[in-house]
Amino acid sequence: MSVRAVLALGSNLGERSDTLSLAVADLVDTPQVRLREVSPVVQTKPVGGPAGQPDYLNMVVEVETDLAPLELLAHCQAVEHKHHRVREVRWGPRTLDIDIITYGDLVMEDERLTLPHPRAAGRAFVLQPWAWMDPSATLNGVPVGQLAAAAADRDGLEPFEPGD
Ligand code: A4P
Ligand code: MG
Repeated sequence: MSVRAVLALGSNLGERSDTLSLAVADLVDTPQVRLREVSPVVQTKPVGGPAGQPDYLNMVVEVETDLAPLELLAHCQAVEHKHHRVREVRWGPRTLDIDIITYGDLVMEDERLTLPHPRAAGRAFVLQPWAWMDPSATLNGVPVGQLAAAAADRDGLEPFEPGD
């Protein structure tokens, strides 16, 4: 059985744009994860974490997967590791962060995985690229474009053009 999942990617260290492109390629470099949709890339002001960290590039993708939820999490973490993600400070700068935003309609709360992602509904850096990718998408029954417009960080977001 295959399921559609939305993944959010973020990077605010190193060659951010290249890292996101390579990470998307790595995520779908297995027959069990197939790319369906890719959002535009946005440049965003950091939300939370230590002061003075660099701006992020963020994007979302929709995949179709045969992996179970925890298998998909392990797969995302393996791609993070490949791109030298080092966990030091929570919400601190990172070369690559990959979160699972939704996994079909699944609702789950496990110490390793909460679905839908518990903070996504308030984050324009996830919601706005998602709304551009899929204008019909909803999260917890609410259109993601509507959630994006209400998110506290909505003004810290701008489209990113490679070469910027
Ligand atoms: N985990 C639980 N649920 C999930 C899920 N749905 N997807 C667990 C992915 N992971 C999930 O994550 C910590 C633990 O969350 C994992 O071990 C996993 O079992 P992490 O990636 O190790 O650490 P983190 O990302 O530093 O913490 P956290 O709490 O995931 O941070 P957030 O909430 O993801 O926030 N500002 C901008 N502009 N752009 C960003 O991308 N990202 C963050 C990170 C903060 N501010 C940002 C951005
Ligand atoms: Mg994370």
